[in-house]
Amino acid sequence: MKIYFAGAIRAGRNDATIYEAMIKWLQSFGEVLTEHVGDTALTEAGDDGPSDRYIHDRDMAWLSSSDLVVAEVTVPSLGVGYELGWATALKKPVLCLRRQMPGRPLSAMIAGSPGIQTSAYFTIKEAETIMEEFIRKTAAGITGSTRSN
Ligand code: 6IA
Repeated sequence: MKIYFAGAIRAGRNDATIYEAMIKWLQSFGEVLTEHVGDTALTEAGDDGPSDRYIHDRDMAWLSSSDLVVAEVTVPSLGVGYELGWATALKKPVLCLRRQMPGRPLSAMIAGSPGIQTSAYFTIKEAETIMEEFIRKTAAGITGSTRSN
């Protein structure tokens, strides 16, 4: 199973250790194509590597080849929003995980998308339970527009 994990990079790396933990956990279910998103050494400057065009094209190729998408969306990111738009257009099963932020509701374009399951969590353990259920549903071919938040 190929998993595309999305999380903020230039939008801010406050949650990098959470992405890292989620990616490590997801790697027991399949190949995480975007392991670098959880690299805690990667800063939000994030421009000391390949060109933006290279990053975009490589990430889009990975997204197209993935079996499912998991995004951590607590830190709002243009890049993650772009990936989520494409993922739904490509009809990929998509799970968005977020922690409740008082006064900062999730974008209606994500929370209201029928192609995205949005779930709130408090602890990594809870996030793991949600991801496991989502992966099992996906494997059984029964994901849809379920939401819990
Ligand atoms: O707008 P953002 O930068 O927060 O967008 C983050 C999302 O876009 C992530 O889910 C990634 O999949 C993708 N993305 C954005 N920037 C990069 C990137 N930067 N490398 C890979 N994927 C990216 C360069 C890092 C490199 C120099 C080590």
